[in-house]
Amino acid sequence: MKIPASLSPGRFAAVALAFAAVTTPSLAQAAPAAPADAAAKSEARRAWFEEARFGLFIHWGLYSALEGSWDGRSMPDGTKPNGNSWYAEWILPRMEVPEDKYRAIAKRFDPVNFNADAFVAAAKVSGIKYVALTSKHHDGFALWDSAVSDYDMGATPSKRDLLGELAAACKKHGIKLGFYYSHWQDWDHTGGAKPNFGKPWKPQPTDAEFEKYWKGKALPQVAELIKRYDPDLLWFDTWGGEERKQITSKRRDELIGLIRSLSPKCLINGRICSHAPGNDIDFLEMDDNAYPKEWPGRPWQTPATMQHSWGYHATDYNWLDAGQMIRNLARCASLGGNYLLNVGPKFDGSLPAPAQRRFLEMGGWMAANGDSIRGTARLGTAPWGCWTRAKDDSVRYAHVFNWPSNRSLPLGKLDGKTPKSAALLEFNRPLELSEKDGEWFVALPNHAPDRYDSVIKVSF
Ligand code: FHN
Repeated sequence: MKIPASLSPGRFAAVALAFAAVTTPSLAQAAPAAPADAAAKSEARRAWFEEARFGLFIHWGLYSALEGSWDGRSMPDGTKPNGNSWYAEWILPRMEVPEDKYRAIAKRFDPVNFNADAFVAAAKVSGIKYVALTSKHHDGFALWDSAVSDYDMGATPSKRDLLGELAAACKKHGIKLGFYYSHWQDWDHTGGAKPNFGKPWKPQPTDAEFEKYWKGKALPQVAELIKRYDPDLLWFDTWGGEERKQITSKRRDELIGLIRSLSPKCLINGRICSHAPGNDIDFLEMDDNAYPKEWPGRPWQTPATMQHSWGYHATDYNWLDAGQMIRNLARCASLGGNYLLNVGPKFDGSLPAPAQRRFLEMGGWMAANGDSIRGTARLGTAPWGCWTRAKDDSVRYAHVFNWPSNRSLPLGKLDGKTPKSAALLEFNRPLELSEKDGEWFVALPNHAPDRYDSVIKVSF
């Protein structure tokens, strides 16, 4: 529903933030330390995030109806100039779906099988502590009834307040609420950025057009999200510095200022401006499925897929198994980062069965080994896997991916600390410790008790 007068762009005065911009690629996104005040505020705001380590990304929108296929052809489709991608949420431009046909999907959006409570409960089993749902992806469709656009939930037969339902379910289950919002790419609005394809699909907006979109749609919609749903996190999306022309440091700060003025608690990710995230974001966001080799110097997160696609893709059978995800989660924690694992619900709102199974499998591992992930601090990698530790360093967790054939796990010098005991975390069975020339070793059973990540708790 569009009510243009109610949210005039002028109301969203920018709070100018004079932090220096840093021009580094999105993967590195390194920036100088934030000014003390901003840094302290961010630290307090993001305490839950750093404790959580594990969240759920949800890509759900009109694209979910097409399930990665159009006109009898499935993505990736090499016969289309831009069709060579698994990303089903990109089906509109990549498979050249006629826009009127794509927009018409809204007229049949009636997610009768979306039960927010059951959805959140099913996901929570895995051990996730927060969610981030695509409130608006690049196609421009708002998953709620927006006052500044008619291309929204209000134009669907169901008219349900999906975001409100999710917010209520999250509250009930003690899960933090986040929304993805595509602030840069908007393929529906003339002023939104368009795909940077070799063969252009639509022209890029002029700066004046982008400004119109920015003031008339992007900023007001972000304000709506905060005022209506009070999210704990907003997830913005740019990549590779491609956003440079439209998402300038000035616009970045304008958006950050708006959010900070409306919500003291809301976290902001670094992809708000990949080439220059600045100092007032709360954490860095890595590229898709990309893992840093060392701590990037700030809190961080990797957004990761279960398959190749983010949006539901019926014939993308490239599912990771739960064990690979468990290792990814442990690797993130070992370098002080979070793992944001994606699920693409079906158009009707139900969870794909392979995702449900993976939630259960990850949850089984987390039930036994969650202490080695949640609330931990980074300790880095090891030749056999990686390390996490309790914040006070009273306990260290060895995540063993590669079980030594000689049944002796070299722990190294442990920073000169003397361990009191070692045990298999899941079984609470003591293991023998020994020391030679200042290096510590744990005697292991013959076989790894966990095929992917056997955790050994070393106490001091
Ligand atoms: O283009 C999007 C993509 O569809 C998806 O939303 C991912 C999630 O990280 N972000 C962009 C690509 O990096």
